[in-house]
Amino acid sequence: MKVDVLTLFPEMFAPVTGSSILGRAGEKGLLYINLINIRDYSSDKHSKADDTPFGGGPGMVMMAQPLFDAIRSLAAPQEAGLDTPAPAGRRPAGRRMIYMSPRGRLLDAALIRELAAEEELCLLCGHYEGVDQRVLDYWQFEEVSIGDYILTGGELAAMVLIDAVARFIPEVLGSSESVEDESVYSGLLECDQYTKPRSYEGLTVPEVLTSGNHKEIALWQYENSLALTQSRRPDLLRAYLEKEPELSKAEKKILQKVVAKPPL
Ligand code: 4FL
Repeated sequence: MKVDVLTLFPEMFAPVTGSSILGRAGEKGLLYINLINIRDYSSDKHSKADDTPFGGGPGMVMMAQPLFDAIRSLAAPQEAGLDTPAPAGRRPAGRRMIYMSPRGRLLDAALIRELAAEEELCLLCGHYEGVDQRVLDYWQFEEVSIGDYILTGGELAAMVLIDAVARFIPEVLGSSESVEDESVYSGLLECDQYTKPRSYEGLTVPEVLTSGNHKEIALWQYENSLALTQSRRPDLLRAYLEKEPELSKAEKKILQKVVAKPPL
Protein backbone atom coordinates (compact mmCIF):
# COMPACT_ATOMS: atom_id res chain seq x y z
CA MET A 1 0.00 0.00 0.00
CA LYS A 2 1.16 3.50 -0.81
CA VAL A 3 0.13 6.42 1.41
CA ASP A 4 0.77 9.91 0.10
CA VAL A 5 0.75 12.44 2.92
CA LEU A 6 0.29 16.14 2.19
CA THR A 7 1.70 18.08 5.13
CA LEU A 8 3.44 21.30 6.13
CA PHE A 9 5.49 19.31 8.69
CA PRO A 10 6.85 16.11 7.07
CA GLU A 11 9.51 15.81 9.79
CA MET A 12 6.75 15.02 12.31
CA PHE A 13 6.35 11.57 10.70
CA ALA A 14 9.89 10.37 11.46
CA PRO A 15 8.94 8.46 14.64
CA VAL A 16 6.25 6.56 12.71
CA THR A 17 8.23 5.79 9.57
CA GLY A 18 11.16 4.74 11.74
CA SER A 19 9.17 2.69 14.28
CA SER A 20 9.86 -1.02 14.57
CA ILE A 21 6.71 -2.42 12.99
CA LEU A 22 6.00 0.28 10.41
CA GLY A 23 9.68 0.73 9.64
CA ARG A 24 9.94 -2.99 8.92
CA ALA A 25 6.79 -2.83 6.77
CA GLY A 26 8.48 -0.06 4.77
CA GLU A 27 11.68 -2.06 4.31
CA LYS A 28 9.70 -5.09 3.18
CA GLY A 29 7.86 -2.98 0.61
CA LEU A 30 4.48 -3.57 2.24
CA LEU A 31 3.86 0.06 3.08
CA TYR A 32 5.30 3.08 1.34
CA ILE A 33 4.74 6.44 3.04
CA ASN A 34 5.33 9.24 0.54
CA LEU A 35 5.70 12.51 2.45
CA ILE A 36 4.91 15.59 0.40
CA ASN A 37 5.83 18.98 1.76
CA ILE A 38 3.02 21.28 0.62
CA ARG A 39 5.35 24.27 0.81
CA ASP A 40 7.50 22.79 -1.98
CA TYR A 41 4.59 23.38 -4.36
CA SER A 42 3.98 27.02 -3.46
CA SER A 43 4.53 29.41 -6.37
CA ASP A 44 5.10 32.25 -3.89
CA LYS A 45 8.66 33.51 -3.58
CA HIS A 46 8.54 32.95 0.19
CA SER A 47 6.89 29.50 -0.20
CA LYS A 48 3.74 30.85 1.41
CA ALA A 49 1.09 28.17 1.85
CA ASP A 50 -1.59 29.93 3.92
CA ASP A 51 -3.44 33.24 3.95
CA THR A 52 -6.09 35.13 5.93
CA PRO A 53 -9.69 33.91 5.58
CA PHE A 54 -12.20 35.71 3.36
CA GLY A 55 -14.96 37.04 5.57
CA GLY A 56 -12.53 37.67 8.39
CA GLY A 57 -12.04 35.67 11.53
CA PRO A 58 -9.05 34.31 13.38
CA GLY A 59 -6.18 32.26 12.02
CA MET A 60 -5.04 31.35 8.56
CA VAL A 61 -6.41 29.11 5.81
CA MET A 62 -4.29 26.76 3.69
CA MET A 63 -4.25 28.11 0.14
CA ALA A 64 -5.63 26.36 -2.93
CA GLN A 65 -2.61 26.83 -5.24
CA PRO A 66 0.08 24.81 -3.40
CA LEU A 67 -2.40 22.01 -2.67
CA PHE A 68 -3.75 21.82 -6.22
CA ASP A 69 -0.20 21.62 -7.59
CA ALA A 70 0.89 19.05 -5.01
CA ILE A 71 -2.13 16.86 -5.76
CA ARG A 72 -1.70 17.24 -9.53
CA SER A 73 1.83 15.92 -9.11
CA LEU A 74 0.31 12.69 -7.71
CA ALA A 75 -2.63 12.27 -10.03
CA ALA A 76 -2.52 10.29 -13.26
CA PRO A 77 -1.61 12.65 -16.14
CA GLN A 78 -4.94 12.32 -17.98
CA GLU A 79 -6.74 13.27 -14.79
CA ALA A 80 -4.40 16.02 -13.73
CA GLY A 81 -5.72 18.95 -15.76
CA LEU A 82 -8.45 21.23 -14.47
CA ASP A 83 -9.71 21.64 -18.05
CA THR A 84 -10.53 17.93 -18.23
CA PRO A 85 -12.78 17.16 -15.28
CA ALA A 86 -12.76 13.59 -13.96
CA PRO A 87 -15.24 11.34 -15.81
CA ALA A 88 -18.43 10.67 -13.84
CA GLY A 89 -17.91 8.05 -11.14
CA ARG A 90 -14.13 8.34 -11.36
CA ARG A 91 -12.07 9.82 -8.56
CA PRO A 92 -10.46 13.07 -9.70
CA ALA A 93 -7.07 12.05 -8.29
CA GLY A 94 -7.54 8.34 -9.00
CA ARG A 95 -7.60 7.35 -5.33
CA ARG A 96 -9.44 8.01 -2.08
CA MET A 97 -8.53 11.46 -0.78
CA ILE A 98 -8.81 11.90 2.97
CA TYR A 99 -8.70 15.15 4.88
CA MET A 100 -8.02 14.60 8.58
CA SER A 101 -10.59 16.83 10.23
CA PRO A 102 -12.77 16.97 13.33
CA ARG A 103 -15.70 17.61 10.94
CA GLY A 104 -15.33 14.14 9.45
CA ARG A 105 -16.59 10.57 9.75
CA LEU A 106 -15.28 9.01 12.93
CA LEU A 107 -12.43 6.56 12.33
CA ASP A 108 -13.55 3.12 13.55
CA ALA A 109 -12.87 -0.55 12.85
CA ALA A 110 -15.18 -0.60 9.81
CA LEU A 111 -13.52 2.41 8.16
CA ILE A 112 -10.03 1.09 8.92
CA ARG A 113 -10.87 -2.21 7.22
CA GLU A 114 -12.24 -0.35 4.22
CA LEU A 115 -9.14 1.81 3.86
CA ALA A 116 -6.78 -1.14 4.28
CA ALA A 117 -8.26 -2.65 1.11
CA GLU A 118 -7.09 0.36 -0.96
CA GLU A 119 -3.98 0.20 -3.12
CA GLU A 120 -3.21 3.88 -2.58
CA LEU A 121 -4.47 6.58 -0.22
CA CYS A 122 -3.78 10.28 0.02
CA LEU A 123 -4.02 11.99 3.41
CA LEU A 124 -4.17 15.76 3.87
CA CYS A 125 -3.09 17.20 7.21
CA GLY A 126 -4.62 20.57 8.01
CA HIS A 127 -3.22 23.36 10.10
CA TYR A 128 -4.46 26.73 11.22
CA GLU A 129 -8.18 27.27 10.69
CA GLY A 130 -8.47 24.81 7.84
CA VAL A 131 -8.14 24.39 4.10
CA ASP A 132 -9.63 26.40 1.23
CA GLN A 133 -12.90 24.54 0.56
CA ARG A 134 -12.24 24.49 -3.21
CA VAL A 135 -9.45 21.95 -2.59
CA LEU A 136 -11.79 19.63 -0.69
CA ASP A 137 -14.62 20.02 -3.21
CA TYR A 138 -12.63 19.69 -6.42
CA TRP A 139 -10.59 16.66 -5.35
CA GLN A 140 -13.56 15.05 -3.59
CA PHE A 141 -11.92 14.73 -0.20
CA GLU A 142 -13.63 12.61 2.44
CA GLU A 143 -13.18 14.04 5.92
CA VAL A 144 -12.08 11.66 8.66
CA SER A 145 -11.92 12.46 12.37
CA ILE A 146 -10.13 10.49 15.09
CA GLY A 147 -12.29 12.01 17.82
CA ASP A 148 -14.13 15.07 19.06
CA TYR A 149 -11.12 17.18 19.94
CA ILE A 150 -8.85 19.65 18.19
CA LEU A 151 -5.16 18.91 17.71
CA THR A 152 -2.44 21.38 16.77
CA GLY A 153 -2.60 19.87 13.28
CA GLY A 154 -3.82 16.87 11.33
CA GLU A 155 -0.43 15.06 11.40
CA LEU A 156 -1.03 13.08 14.58
CA ALA A 157 -4.47 12.08 13.31
CA ALA A 158 -2.90 10.91 10.01
CA MET A 159 -0.33 8.86 11.93
CA VAL A 160 -3.11 7.21 13.95
CA LEU A 161 -4.90 6.30 10.72
CA ILE A 162 -1.72 4.97 9.06
CA ASP A 163 -0.81 2.89 12.10
CA ALA A 164 -4.27 1.34 12.45
CA VAL A 165 -4.60 0.66 8.70
CA ALA A 166 -1.08 -0.81 8.38
CA ARG A 167 -1.91 -3.56 10.88
CA PHE A 168 -4.48 -4.90 8.41
CA ILE A 169 -1.99 -5.26 5.56
CA PRO A 170 -1.05 -8.94 5.36
CA GLU A 171 2.48 -9.64 6.67
CA VAL A 172 2.86 -6.29 8.49
CA LEU A 173 2.31 -7.99 11.83
CA GLY A 174 4.34 -10.97 12.94
CA SER A 175 2.64 -14.36 12.72
CA SER A 176 2.01 -14.41 16.48
CA GLU A 177 -0.06 -11.25 16.33
CA SER A 178 -3.44 -11.63 14.70
CA VAL A 179 -5.63 -8.68 13.88
CA GLU A 180 -8.91 -10.57 13.79
CA ASP A 181 -8.67 -11.95 17.34
CA GLU A 182 -8.49 -8.54 18.80
CA SER A 183 -11.06 -6.74 20.86
CA VAL A 184 -12.85 -4.18 18.74
CA TYR A 185 -12.43 -6.29 15.61
CA SER A 186 -14.27 -9.26 17.13
CA GLY A 187 -16.84 -6.86 18.56
CA LEU A 188 -15.83 -7.31 22.20
CA LEU A 189 -13.23 -5.66 24.41
CA GLU A 190 -10.03 -7.57 25.09
CA CYS A 191 -10.10 -9.73 28.23
CA ASP A 192 -7.80 -9.08 31.22
CA GLN A 193 -4.21 -10.32 30.82
CA TYR A 194 -1.65 -11.61 33.32
CA THR A 195 1.93 -12.81 33.15
CA LYS A 196 4.43 -14.50 35.48
CA PRO A 197 4.73 -14.79 38.42
CA ARG A 198 1.49 -16.46 39.55
CA SER A 199 1.67 -14.58 42.82
CA TYR A 200 3.15 -11.10 43.15
CA GLU A 201 3.29 -9.79 46.72
CA GLY A 202 0.22 -11.85 47.50
CA LEU A 203 -1.69 -10.68 44.42
CA THR A 204 -2.66 -13.80 42.50
CA VAL A 205 -3.64 -14.63 38.94
CA PRO A 206 -7.15 -16.10 38.39
CA GLU A 207 -6.60 -19.80 38.99
CA VAL A 208 -8.21 -21.05 35.79
CA LEU A 209 -5.54 -19.27 33.70
CA THR A 210 -2.79 -21.39 35.24
CA SER A 211 -4.81 -24.63 35.11
CA GLY A 212 -3.64 -25.74 31.67
CA ASN A 213 -7.27 -26.51 30.75
CA HIS A 214 -7.50 -24.74 27.40
CA LYS A 215 -11.27 -25.09 27.06
CA GLU A 216 -11.89 -23.64 30.52
CA ILE A 217 -9.39 -20.85 29.85
CA ALA A 218 -11.11 -19.88 26.58
CA LEU A 219 -14.48 -19.79 28.35
CA TRP A 220 -13.11 -17.63 31.19
CA GLN A 221 -11.64 -15.23 28.63
CA TYR A 222 -14.94 -15.08 26.75
CA GLU A 223 -16.91 -14.37 29.93
CA ASN A 224 -14.38 -11.74 31.01
CA SER A 225 -14.60 -10.00 27.60
CA LEU A 226 -18.39 -10.06 27.66
CA ALA A 227 -18.62 -8.66 31.20
CA LEU A 228 -16.12 -5.89 30.45
CA THR A 229 -17.87 -4.96 27.24
CA GLN A 230 -21.23 -4.88 28.99
CA SER A 231 -20.05 -2.56 31.74
CA ARG A 232 -17.78 -0.25 29.72
CA ARG A 233 -19.16 -0.30 26.19
CA PRO A 234 -22.84 -1.34 26.18
CA ASP A 235 -23.01 0.08 22.62
CA LEU A 236 -20.47 -2.52 21.44
CA LEU A 237 -22.27 -5.31 23.29
CA ARG A 238 -25.59 -4.42 21.61
CA ALA A 239 -23.92 -4.52 18.18
CA TYR A 240 -22.29 -7.86 19.06
CA LEU A 241 -25.60 -9.40 20.11
CA GLU A 242 -27.27 -8.21 16.92
CA LYS A 243 -24.63 -9.81 14.73
CA GLU A 244 -25.51 -13.33 16.04
CA PRO A 245 -21.97 -14.57 16.57
CA GLU A 246 -21.27 -18.26 15.95
CA LEU A 247 -21.07 -19.73 19.41
CA SER A 248 -20.60 -23.11 20.99
CA LYS A 249 -23.17 -24.40 23.49
CA ALA A 250 -20.87 -23.50 26.40
CA GLU A 251 -20.35 -19.98 25.03
CA LYS A 252 -24.10 -19.46 24.59
CA LYS A 253 -24.61 -20.41 28.23
CA ILE A 254 -22.03 -17.83 29.32
CA LEU A 255 -23.56 -15.19 27.07
CA GLN A 256 -27.01 -15.76 28.61
CA LYS A 257 -25.56 -15.62 32.11
CA VAL A 258 -23.72 -12.33 31.47
CA VAL A 259 -26.51 -10.63 29.56
CA ALA A 260 -29.09 -11.60 32.21
CA LYS A 261 -26.98 -9.85 34.84
CA PRO A 262 -27.48 -6.12 35.22
CA PRO A 263 -24.31 -4.24 34.13
CA LEU A 264 -21.76 -3.70 36.93
C1 4FL B 1 -8.13 15.81 12.77
C2 4FL B 1 -8.74 16.33 15.02
C3 4FL B 1 -8.81 14.59 12.92
C4 4FL B 1 -9.38 15.10 15.10
C5 4FL B 1 -6.60 19.94 14.12
C6 4FL B 1 -6.36 19.63 12.80
C7 4FL B 1 -8.10 16.68 13.84
C8 4FL B 1 -7.42 17.97 13.68
N1 4FL B 1 -9.41 14.27 14.07
N2 4FL B 1 -7.26 18.88 14.66
N3 4FL B 1 -6.86 18.43 12.56
